[in-house]
Amino acid sequence: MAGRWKNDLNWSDVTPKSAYLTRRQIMAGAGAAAIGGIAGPALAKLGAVPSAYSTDAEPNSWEDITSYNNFYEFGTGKDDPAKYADKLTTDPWTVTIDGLVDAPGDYSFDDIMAGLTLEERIYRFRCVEAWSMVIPWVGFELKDLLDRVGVQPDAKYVAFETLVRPDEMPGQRFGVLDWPYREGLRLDEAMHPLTIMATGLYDEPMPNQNGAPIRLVVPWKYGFKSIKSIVRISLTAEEPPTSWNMSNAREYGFYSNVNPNVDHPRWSQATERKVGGGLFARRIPTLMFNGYEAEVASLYDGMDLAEFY
Ligand SMILES: Nc1nc2c(c(=O)[nH]1)N[C@H]1C(S)=C(S)[C@@H](COP(=O)(O)O)O[C@H]1N2
Ligand SMILES: [Mo]
Repeated sequence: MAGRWKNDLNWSDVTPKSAYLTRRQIMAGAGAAAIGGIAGPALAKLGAVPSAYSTDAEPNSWEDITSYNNFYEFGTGKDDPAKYADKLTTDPWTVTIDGLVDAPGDYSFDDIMAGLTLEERIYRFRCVEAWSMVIPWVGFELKDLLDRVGVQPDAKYVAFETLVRPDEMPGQRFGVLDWPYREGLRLDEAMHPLTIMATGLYDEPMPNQNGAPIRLVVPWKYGFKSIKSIVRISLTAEEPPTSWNMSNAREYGFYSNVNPNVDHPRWSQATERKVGGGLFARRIPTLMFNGYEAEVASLYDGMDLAEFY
């Protein structure tokens, strides 16, 4: 399924869903179906329930979202992830959760998903490169996972890592970034209800090029904070090093909140191009905190947003 256009005819179209859905997909679908009171057809989808946190902006198409990507482990071209990410093995998948937690360990994807209700979160998504999309993610709040493993009082930050597997990720043979891809959040940002772990989009399992099987989505920050294909989550006392900040601290800060008033050193952040709008589409204004100001501005009370970019 990954790396395929949704509207192409492929083998999944001629195979009963039950014959190719993995056990974890069936479990997730069945759980949501029980809640929604829907039988059979829900198996075809993840069965995510709607959320009040969704925007009513028009979502981008499946094709836009799965063909125009940044995932440097597969190359730096926007079409490289769609071309090469189908080689990534995402089942089995293990996420190591360690550091300042009560229950550190290696958790399988199935362990993490057990008992969760998946929500649909239709979020604005704004890349630091000044393009944007609206994406109907499927996932759950990161807070739910952190609460389950028990965050210890000394923890102040959450660090994330993507896998390193150059055999399957051709971009990792090049030193464009210092692998693994690393990201981090302050603990209060990680615990915010808008911060999700996404495991799908358009009610389908996450395509590999979008960060299968599990990735972070922080909708008020520039897209590079939303790290893909996560294999490690560490609770720390100190601010963790992050890939883009390590590679160019002047251009990419730890916070990287979307802010139309603070330009990137090489371009304006005042407007953005919504992907899929065609050649003559007008640029649209970029919103403070990507439109999530009412929800998140208080996290940064007393901070100079130009200094902590
Ligand atoms: N591991 C990893 N995560 C990553 C990236 C990456 O190169 N590697 N790119 C980031 C950037 S710059 C953006 S804009 C988003 C793109 O997500 P999308 O392709 O699902 O739209 O993923 C982010 N997460
Ligand atoms: Mo980005």
